Amino acid sequence: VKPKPVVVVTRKLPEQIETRMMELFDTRLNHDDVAMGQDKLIEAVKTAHVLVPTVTDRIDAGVLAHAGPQLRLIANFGNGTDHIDLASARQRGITVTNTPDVLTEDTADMTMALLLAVARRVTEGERMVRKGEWNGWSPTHMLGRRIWGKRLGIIGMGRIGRALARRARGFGLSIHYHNRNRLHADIEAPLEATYWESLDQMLARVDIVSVNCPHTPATYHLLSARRLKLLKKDAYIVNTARGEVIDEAALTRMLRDGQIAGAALDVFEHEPAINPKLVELENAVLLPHMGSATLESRIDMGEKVLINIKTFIDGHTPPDRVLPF
Ligand code: 8YV
Repeated sequence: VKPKPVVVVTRKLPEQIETRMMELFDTRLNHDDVAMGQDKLIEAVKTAHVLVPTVTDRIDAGVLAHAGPQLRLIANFGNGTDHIDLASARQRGITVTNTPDVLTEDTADMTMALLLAVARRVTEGERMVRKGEWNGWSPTHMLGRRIWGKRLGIIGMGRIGRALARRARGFGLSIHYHNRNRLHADIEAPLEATYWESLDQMLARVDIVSVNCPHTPATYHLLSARRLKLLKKDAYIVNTARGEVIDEAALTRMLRDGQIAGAALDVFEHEPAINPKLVELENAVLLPHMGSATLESRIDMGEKVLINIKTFIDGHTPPDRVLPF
């Protein structure tokens, strides 16, 4: 019998996924559930046939330089692969897979939750009640802004952007989007979405901006200090994608100075570290990267990882191949 491939899983996964992994492969689990760090990752790639990382693992050129020739697959537990140096992986002929689709709807739900939370001051009100600072109802107390009838500008109209558009239409928002390419008419028409080739022009005209694009060299600080200044003073920003897409320091300054109404952020430039000035601001809603954090998504993501590994080991093309393109 052929020996089972060595699969190194960097973080704790849902129990049934880990059990199945153990049955199918020579699986090495990380029971601590703390990020492994570069030294342990280097050790892992020396012996693993398959590595299963998450967003908290930096699989950079330095780590991959230690990869033994047996490492053939990186089966990422998650959709975004910006924490993996794809150029280095490609040079070494390593296949990379991810877990798209299964987290789309949950992440779009969380984006709506954040959008509502920031515009209607949900977390701010909750903090007030808990602190015992609520002195009774008043007609002018805790006024947020209506979202109905407003313009939502979506940056990145992939799966999650489109799932957000469908939801937002139900809340009475009109949909605007900027994307590398305009959507095919068959996809765009049912969303009743207006395409803006110029991001700058879109930013100046929308009331709420949602970031739904991946982090790539082309999208790093896409919302730069200059672009953030194009937004209306009463605009809101929501980010459930990647912190690096926004210049967080510039955004923090603008929130503090009232140059923008509010921001709801699930992701940060240097997470889990958060700019301490951001934490002080009442007009910022801050979550710890929870966009896809449902039990169902995590199990589905794990199943995708299992299928990608199994297909690859059996000599076929895994369904969610990111590399080779
Ligand atoms: C995960 C995500 O929480 O899939 C992604 O890109 O950001 C989240 O769904 C995390 O990245 C899993 O590694």
